[in-house]
Amino acid sequence: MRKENINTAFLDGILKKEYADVYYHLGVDSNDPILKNFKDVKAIIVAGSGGRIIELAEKWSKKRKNKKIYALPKEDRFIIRYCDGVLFASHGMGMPSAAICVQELMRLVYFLKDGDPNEMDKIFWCRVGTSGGVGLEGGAVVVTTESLMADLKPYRLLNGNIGEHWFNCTFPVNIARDIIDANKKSGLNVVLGKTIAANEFFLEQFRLDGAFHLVTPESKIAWLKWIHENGVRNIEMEGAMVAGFLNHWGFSKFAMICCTLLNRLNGDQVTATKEQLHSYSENSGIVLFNYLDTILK
Ligand code: R2B
Ligand code: URA
Repeated sequence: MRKENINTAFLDGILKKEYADVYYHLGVDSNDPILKNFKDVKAIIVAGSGGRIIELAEKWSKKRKNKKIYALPKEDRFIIRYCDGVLFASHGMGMPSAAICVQELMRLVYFLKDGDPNEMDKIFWCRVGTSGGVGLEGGAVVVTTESLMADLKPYRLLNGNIGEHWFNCTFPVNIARDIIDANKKSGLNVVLGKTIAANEFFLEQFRLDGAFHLVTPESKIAWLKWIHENGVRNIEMEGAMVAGFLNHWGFSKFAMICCTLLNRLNGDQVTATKEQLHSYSENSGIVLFNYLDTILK
């Protein structure tokens, strides 16, 4: 872990009980007794939609002899569930929303693990989600090796009036490979690849079906071909921030597993049926659980 990047000036006061930490968007504070049940957390799974989180937590509980599912009561921003060592959290759509969720989860981890870097680093983090495939048809699953912005450069944010802060957006390749290995017999099309994290579903994914667009059919295809030639296999909206923030604290175990809903080389609209979309989403869940089975006995 990179202690120099952890805001210990604030977070250590909570461990010393000088004040509580209010995880405002998660809807809980560090004095809440419910958090005593979360102390043994070994994996944190994040996904965009609240419904998906409820479904994943229920599936996990079933796999684990119907172990109790704890729910945080505030559900207007993010949906949070905890069951048998795994914390599930929804993060909404896009990096501005997901960054708030990840920041509060990192603070929560510091509190739950008493700021112990060895204990914190044992946690496996994973975003499981949906994406547009680049050269992959709907139903494939991409395990990300690196996530980049639409210009193939890493995630960066304005840093006050100093300039930009650039993040390291690589995913630990040993974990990505282990996920592939754990799914060798799944029968699913699971591939390693780079992922674009776009700031918008239409404009920064170069779609022609938005309320308006800033591209031409030619410039759109040229962009898709350019990212494909550079190893990109899918496009979503959060991965670069997730990797950037987790690398900033120095976590060593994290991943992103996304199913594809369509092949962007063939179009922009998501035309799959409700049943197809559900089964595509299921695929990323299967890939995640096959890996969790290998690390959480
Ligand atoms: C994938 O799907 C969502 C947009 O439909 C977004 O949250 C993402 O990353
Ligand atoms: N999510 C995205 O961000 N893009 C897609 O094309 C599909 C799902």
